[in-house]
Amino acid sequence: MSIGVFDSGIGGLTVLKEIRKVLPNERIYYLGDTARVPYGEKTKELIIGYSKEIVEFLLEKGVNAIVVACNTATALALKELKEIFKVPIIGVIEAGARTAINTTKNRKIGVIGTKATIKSGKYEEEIRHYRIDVEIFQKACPLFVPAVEEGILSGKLVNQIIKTYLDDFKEKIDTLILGCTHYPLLKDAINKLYPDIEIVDPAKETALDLKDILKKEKLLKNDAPNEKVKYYVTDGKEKFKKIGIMFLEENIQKVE
Ligand code: DGN
Repeated sequence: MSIGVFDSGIGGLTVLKEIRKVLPNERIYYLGDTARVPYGEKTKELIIGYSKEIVEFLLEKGVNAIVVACNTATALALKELKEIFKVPIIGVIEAGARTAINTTKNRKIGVIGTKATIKSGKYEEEIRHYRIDVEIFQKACPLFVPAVEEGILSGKLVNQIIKTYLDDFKEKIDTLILGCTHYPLLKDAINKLYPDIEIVDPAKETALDLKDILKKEKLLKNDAPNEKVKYYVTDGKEKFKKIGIMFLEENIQKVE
């Protein structure tokens, strides 16, 4: 039994990290589409096409379930992937929306992500599945991704960027969804600036949902302690290894 996890690049490692915590004994294949990143400004058709190719690649490796560890691909392609492929496929948005609903007290939720994720309105759709009487404030924060990839996670520059995007949220929301896989690396910086806002990282709940699904489908193996992850990228192995440590908080030995 094995799990396929994919992202437009490196950000999905924040989701992989959480999956490894709850499922340390499952074989995982991770694909980062580093040649075609970023997905955040691409069209729906293109993102569906890329995602289909990646799922086919992972299925060839023999995976029994797929995690779309990318908010943009979840927003734009998850529905189509589920229609095409038979294996269980989960994204990150549903879990994030559910966690935010369970967290908010004033029913005012902020959502940040790539331009494509925000434009898709998927978070809003999922949040309203749970509750209709919620105010939702959304914003794309395109400068967060390059800041994270440059390792600028604290200090004046990143604080200025965060404030530029989020200052007008601070009087409104009590809960903020990090709707992009890079953003958990800015969680501490955001938290310092806005200590009263609860921050939701969809990765944790997604990992727990995955475990539940695998249990239900009787796909859990649990007999290979600390199975190693196999990493694949479509370009830039060395950069992936170098930056990957920051996202995963452990070394990546081999990338194919
Ligand atoms: N992984 C993407 C996401 O979660 O939306 C962000 C990276 C990107 O493609 N810009």
